[in-house]
Amino acid sequence: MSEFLTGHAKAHTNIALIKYWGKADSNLILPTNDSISLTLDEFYTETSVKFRSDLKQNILTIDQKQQPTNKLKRVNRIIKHFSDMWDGPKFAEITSDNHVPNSAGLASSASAMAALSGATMKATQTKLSLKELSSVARLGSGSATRSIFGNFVHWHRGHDHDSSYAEPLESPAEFKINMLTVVINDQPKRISSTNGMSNTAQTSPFFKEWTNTANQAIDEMKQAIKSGNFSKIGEMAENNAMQMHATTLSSNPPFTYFEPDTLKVLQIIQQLRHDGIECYATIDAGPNVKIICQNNNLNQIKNSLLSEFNENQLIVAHMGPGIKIY
Ligand code: 2P0
Repeated sequence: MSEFLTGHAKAHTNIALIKYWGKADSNLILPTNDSISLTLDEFYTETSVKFRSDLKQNILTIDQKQQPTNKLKRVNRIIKHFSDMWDGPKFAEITSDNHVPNSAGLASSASAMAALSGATMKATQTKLSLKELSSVARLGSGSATRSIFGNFVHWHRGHDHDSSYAEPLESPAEFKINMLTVVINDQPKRISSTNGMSNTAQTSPFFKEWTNTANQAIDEMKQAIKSGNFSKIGEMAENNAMQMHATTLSSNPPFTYFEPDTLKVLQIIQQLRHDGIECYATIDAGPNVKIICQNNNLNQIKNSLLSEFNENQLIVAHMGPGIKIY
């Protein structure tokens, strides 16, 4: 019996090229705009879920550290979503290991909530398609919706639980892009994504325009991915990231995730482009810059960055696979 109560999953994190920034429904985590991401090979979470009839609440261990029970709201939600559907035990022992370089300063909620959803589905013997699983992962964290699939992924904002899901996007088989992360600060951010996007939606006069512009960019980005148009993908991703960050500066009170070194990297990227080396920036809810680039320019970009940053602040990731459930 016990092997039917245990499930394992491995899910990779993702970086959005068209960002998710704003909720239409904060309970169901329905976003105000569609988003498109790239799943990365370097950063992933491995999670095991074991249901136990002797437990009165879920127990979560992350990277060998047991977590306080008041930090389990989102985890409890995913476990309950599946355990409501069966007659078995209601609570589980969850063990999660994040394989993100120690100093990467990258959020792991996308890979963590995706892996948790996959492992719980397996442990409860629930049969969902990957599309349906992506909707469940969304209940844990919006960006987790996209971590169910590999490579390029589109999250449809939808209007209810079932219609807000992710699906993989096709790109030419030989087309490859890299994300070079410049780690500027590895400390947890002062304003979480959840609070940042909520403050922005409530107070920035530009928020509505951000939402419309991001939604309008989706079809063009899908086309660029389908045809493997690196320049178009990069230009659109950088524009979209800057538009997202413009909404934080125009919030009340204003805030920014940028730090002085964030601008330093942006200037290096602009200079590289001026010199004919193609690369583009994207930035999430933190100061670290992710540089979108191709293999042939990687060394030159790294060399330029090494004038201001250390080798251990530079982490290269490639396109990564979808969730593995076992
Ligand atoms: C994204 N971010 O598309 C955007 C860009 C951060 C900036 O998805 O509240 O941790 O759990 O749904 O998923 C981070 O937001 O927020 C995020 P919740 P989540 O990648």
